[in-house]
Amino acid sequence: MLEPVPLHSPSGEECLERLVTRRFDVPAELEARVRAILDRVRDEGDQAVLAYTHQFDAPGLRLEDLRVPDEEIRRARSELDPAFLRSLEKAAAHVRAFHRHQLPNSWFTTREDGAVLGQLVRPVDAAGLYVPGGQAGQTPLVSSVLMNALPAAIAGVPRIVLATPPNREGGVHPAILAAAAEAGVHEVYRMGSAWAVAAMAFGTETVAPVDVVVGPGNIYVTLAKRLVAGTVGIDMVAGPSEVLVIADEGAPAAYVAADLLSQAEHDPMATAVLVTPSETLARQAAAALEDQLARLPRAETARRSLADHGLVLVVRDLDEAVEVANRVAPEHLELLTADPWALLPRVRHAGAVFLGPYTPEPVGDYVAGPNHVLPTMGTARFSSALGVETFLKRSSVLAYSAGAFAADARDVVRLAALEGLDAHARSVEVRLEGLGRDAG
Ligand code: HSO
Ligand code: ZN
Repeated sequence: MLEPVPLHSPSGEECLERLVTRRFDVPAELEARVRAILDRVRDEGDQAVLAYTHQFDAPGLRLEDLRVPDEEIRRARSELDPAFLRSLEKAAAHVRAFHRHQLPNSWFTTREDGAVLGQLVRPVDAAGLYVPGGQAGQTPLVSSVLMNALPAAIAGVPRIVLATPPNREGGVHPAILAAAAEAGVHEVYRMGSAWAVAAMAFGTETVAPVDVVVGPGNIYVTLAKRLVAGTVGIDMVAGPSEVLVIADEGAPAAYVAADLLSQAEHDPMATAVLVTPSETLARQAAAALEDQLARLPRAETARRSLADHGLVLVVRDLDEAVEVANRVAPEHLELLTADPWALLPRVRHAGAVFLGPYTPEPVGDYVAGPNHVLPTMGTARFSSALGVETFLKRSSVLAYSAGAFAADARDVVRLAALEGLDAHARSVEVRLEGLGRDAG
């Protein structure tokens, strides 16, 4: 049972401090192991990827080809429930519509002296998306296929690649293949874990390298992404799921508990926190948690998450609740209060904010349209959801006229002289001399 803790008590302050300072800590030997995998894939290519796959994903199997044939991707739809396909299509339409709003424009401006300055926005040439597998004990994250691939498609990325581990028979879950087709993925590879990230980042004989690697995964995948960052772009170093619910006395305890559990069931490391000024709601929600836990298939995971990372914090008022939320900078923030819009202007740090009793976090996970790949571990202080800009770059554009050049040339020479960079000054002076000759 999660005992409500008053914030203004020694243990309340301590619990909050622990939450605020949560971090992504990895044992050094794990990092060394992942580094060795990356090195081997970089050196040996397909051979290494196949060897790891046979060793860990599909023992006893001898895969010939890492690529899933297009024919198999097309066939996947026929193996799936039509109602599921309709939900998938609706979710995709909503995600597309939301992300279209994010598309930035290129722009140009002409200064009075005649210099034209601007910014070109261009997509990367290729994006690689990792999706955890759908074999026993693991859930096929079809929603993640949409959330990672659709923003790339909207950004205009001409080549989108998906990697997912094969099951014991060497196959890929048809729901993942159908979602990939729906989202406009061009190539699917059956490979998982750190070796899949390495194959996409460095390239192998069969997998041409990509420029950005995105997608959720276990600790190996996350570490691999962190290690290839710089060689390629990555979306983020994602930690376990988090929700912080702010609720007042009018919030239904059953809703609060259900929403906390919807994060807790993701991972024993997931964080679920209730912050409320109402002691009554705190007690009711804690009781409802116990009640609902008993009926959850993933109770074991949720129970461990709540025991290790769950918290019910009683604060003075809603202002203080929002202050707590800002310090925590949670991945998901739910406002289950009488007037959630009144709190929104004070929210400074959260990956996504869910307002009112009919916006439980799972609507955002699946169909609402905003991305469900969100900053965790307090990184919402300085970063944002995965979006079209994850797959875009800006190129600055500069075009000086002779007049603009003449106006700025002496300033360049002066600044270059101060930095002791004579060749810089010369590249301007040689033109100034030319201009002088032309004028004379
Ligand atoms: N809540 C997770 C995303 C997810 N939930 C996928 C269900 N499927 C992290 O934001
Ligand atoms: Zn979720």
